[in-house]
Amino acid sequence: GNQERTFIMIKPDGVQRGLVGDIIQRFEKRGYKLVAMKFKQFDEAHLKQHYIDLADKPFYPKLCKFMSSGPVVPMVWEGKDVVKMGRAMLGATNPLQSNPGTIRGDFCIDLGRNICHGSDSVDSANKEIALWFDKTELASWSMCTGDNVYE
Ligand code: DAT
Ligand code: MG
Repeated sequence: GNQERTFIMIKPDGVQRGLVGDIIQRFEKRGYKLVAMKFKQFDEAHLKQHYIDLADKPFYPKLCKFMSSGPVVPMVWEGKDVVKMGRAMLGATNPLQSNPGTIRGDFCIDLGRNICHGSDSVDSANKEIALWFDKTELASWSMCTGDNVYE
């Protein structure tokens, strides 16, 4: 329904490159509702947990080290089909395969510097939201969008 949630995170490279506002604005303008957000540097152990499904990949240590190298912007966004749409708005994992118009397709080139994370399923979204946010950090509010975003 319209209450589906996804976990979106601007990576250290996205923060360094001054893309925080642009990325947030794309989700806002689309009509999705911001439910939670932080700006903070997290330790490697936390990132290792976040990327636990990739633990056997050769790039896992480097990835977790980079992700803990500076502040990130973890967020929760809510709305109809937001998990799938969030992935579509991000573009392909490899920016050279991301279409122009997507976040990765507009702003980056290298796989290891693809500036933004998005959950790949409702199940992983729920796990990621629980890892990054306490329940009390998820805001309960209604947007004044009324009947103008959803029919
Ligand atoms: P995504 O971030 O699109 O969900 P993923 O979950 O497969 O992609 O991988 C997580 C991140 O790890 C990805 O955003 C960039 C990095 N990565 C993925 N595949 C890689 C590879 N073959 N070499 C180096 N880094 C890689
Ligand atoms: Mg992934």
